[in-house]
Amino acid sequence: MLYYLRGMCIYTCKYKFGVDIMTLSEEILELKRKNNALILAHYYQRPEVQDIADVVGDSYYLSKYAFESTSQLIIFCGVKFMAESVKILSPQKKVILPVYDAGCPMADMVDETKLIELKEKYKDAAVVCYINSSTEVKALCDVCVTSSNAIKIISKIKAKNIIFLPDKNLGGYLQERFPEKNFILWNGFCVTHQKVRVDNIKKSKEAIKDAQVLVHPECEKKVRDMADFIGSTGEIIDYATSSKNKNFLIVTEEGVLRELKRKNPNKNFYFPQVMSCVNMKKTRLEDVRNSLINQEEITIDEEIRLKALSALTKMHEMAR
Ligand code: CIZ
Ligand code: SF4
Repeated sequence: MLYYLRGMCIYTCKYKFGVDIMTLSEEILELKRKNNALILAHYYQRPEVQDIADVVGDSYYLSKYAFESTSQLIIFCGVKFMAESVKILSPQKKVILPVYDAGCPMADMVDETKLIELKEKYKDAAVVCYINSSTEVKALCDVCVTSSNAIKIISKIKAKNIIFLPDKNLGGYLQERFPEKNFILWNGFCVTHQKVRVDNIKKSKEAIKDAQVLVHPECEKKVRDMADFIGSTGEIIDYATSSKNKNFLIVTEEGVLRELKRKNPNKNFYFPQVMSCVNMKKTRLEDVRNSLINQEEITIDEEIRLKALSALTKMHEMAR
């Protein structure tokens, strides 16, 4: 009897849940059409949010897409620095972040006063920030990078000394790739990627011996050292798609699974450890719907925007 009741309960919840999602998605698509909006979603967003988006991608691709699009209303399902990057590049467009407090703890690890001191100390250094930085920090830097274009951009920088922030792991990876450079690293990290344990990867490798290990550079060196391939979200998806291998251990945020499965329905993807970014998962379909109704847009002080624009424009030029 108990089993029966529990079964009923699960069935009812599932049924109800399914109906709610359908109705909300339809409502969002209707509002999107009426407002001529463009919905962008990062690979780390909830699958149902990725499903209703016009475009799914990484921060670099999405900011480029928003800049080139003719749409004047952009709903960015991601975190604050991503939506702000779009607004910096396209100030005439209305850019909306559906959940206003969806931030990035790594971006918040930079203290602007300390950065100014560091710049004073290493006057000849190029100042490079990961796109996971606030607009105020971007305004203090020479150029931005993302995990998908960092190698290309660093290879074009002439200075030997490079102040790199906030991610010490991506910075450490770049130092390994460019031993002739001297990286001065900030002590920042991604809370989601930092907690990956080598033991968990080892156990998964023992269970699925032929699996290839695909790792994001935001992971620590000891984790990166276990990788068959190190790359950004987009690069991990491309690598798995073009590989002849069938089994993969994915060491980045779990949201990438939707795109990996969509492109590779016959391949198997395993996560040695649950990796879920709390901030990326804040955006629900309800928030997307409400943002299309309320249209509370992002605003940035014009003086800071222009300074941050220089670092972002340089990134787009150098990544070509
Ligand atoms: O640049 C991005 O979108 C981030 C944060 C991760 C990645 O590797 O794509
Ligand atoms: Fe920030 Fe990490 Fe979340 Fe990306 S996954 S938004 S770096 S906390």
